[in-house]
Amino acid sequence: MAQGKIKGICMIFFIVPFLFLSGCGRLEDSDTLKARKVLNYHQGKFDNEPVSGKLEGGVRVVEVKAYRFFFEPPKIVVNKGEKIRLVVSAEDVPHGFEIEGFEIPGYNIETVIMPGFPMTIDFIADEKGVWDIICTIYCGFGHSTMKGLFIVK
Ligand SMILES: [Cu+2]
Repeated sequence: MAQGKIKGICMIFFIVPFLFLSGCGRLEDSDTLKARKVLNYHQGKFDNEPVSGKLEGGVRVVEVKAYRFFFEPPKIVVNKGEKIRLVVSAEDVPHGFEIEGFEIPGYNIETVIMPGFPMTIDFIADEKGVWDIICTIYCGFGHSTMKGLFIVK
């Protein structure tokens, strides 16, 4: 009787940790798999995109034109580690320019870009990823739909 009880307790001590370990292991695996899938998706989606602009003295210069209510080109694609110079011009009315969530030291996102006065923005593309480009100055009824993409691959 007592032996049976001890056996039972031993079984619990053996089985419970085993269940815990296998459970956690499975959870970690599915997360890793999911993360890898997302990564592959993004690589597949953007790695073949042609790079924007042209290299001038080691700097990738991209001319960006802001219109009511879109940016041309709609996608800016650069390589990680490159020095970037964006020359943003307002082609009709005053516009603003922001790469949402991508910090550019020394650039104020509230800067008004006036037609005829292009804005030069210099920075280094030091992080891989995809960000939205938005207009920060109200420019009319379609202002909130005025979006572009900034891709560092
Ligand atoms: Cu606008």
